[in-house]
Amino acid sequence: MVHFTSEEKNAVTSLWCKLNLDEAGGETLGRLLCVYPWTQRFFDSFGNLSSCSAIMGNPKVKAHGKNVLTSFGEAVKDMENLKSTFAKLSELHCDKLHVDPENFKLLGNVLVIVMATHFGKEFTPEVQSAWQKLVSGVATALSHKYH
Ligand code: HEG
Repeated sequence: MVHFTSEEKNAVTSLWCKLNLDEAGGETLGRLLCVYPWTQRFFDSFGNLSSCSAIMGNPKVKAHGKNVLTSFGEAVKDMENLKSTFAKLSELHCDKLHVDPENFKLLGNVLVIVMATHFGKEFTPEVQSAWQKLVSGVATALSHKYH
């Protein structure tokens, strides 16, 4: 289980509450699909993903990105219980969606980069370190029910 100090919790929540989920969600999923194009195979119902600009402007990417980040917000609310928070979603991604869990790590790192671009100097190494811990905890929790 991942443990977070109160400084780490503050570092995470103080930036999270300033993030626009609509915008950051589309940007995170969009960058994932652009930078790691093989992740597009899970989204063949999303329409035009033929270039990075098509991806970033795709309304389904934006909507699903917002969904994913909203769900990620459950992790921010309860950082010590990631496994139980994501148990159902882990089953869904394994049994129904067949998403390779390696992709959860990629998405987490893309989210860290999106945070860095949004917050600039405010995203200090200490803050980044707390975020990295959270995104890897979420990736582990989402992988937990894989068999
Ligand atoms: Mg997943 C659906 C959350 C990473 C592919 N994802 C969903 C849903 C949620 C979610 C809440 C909707 C579930 C439902 O319909 O009940 N996803 C989620 C989180 C994270 C994540 C929190 C990581 C932090 N997902 C992820 C990654 C991929 C992926 C990395 C693939 C590269 N998710 C995926 C697909 C669907 C969902 C294909 C179904 C989308 C649809 O058909 O609308």
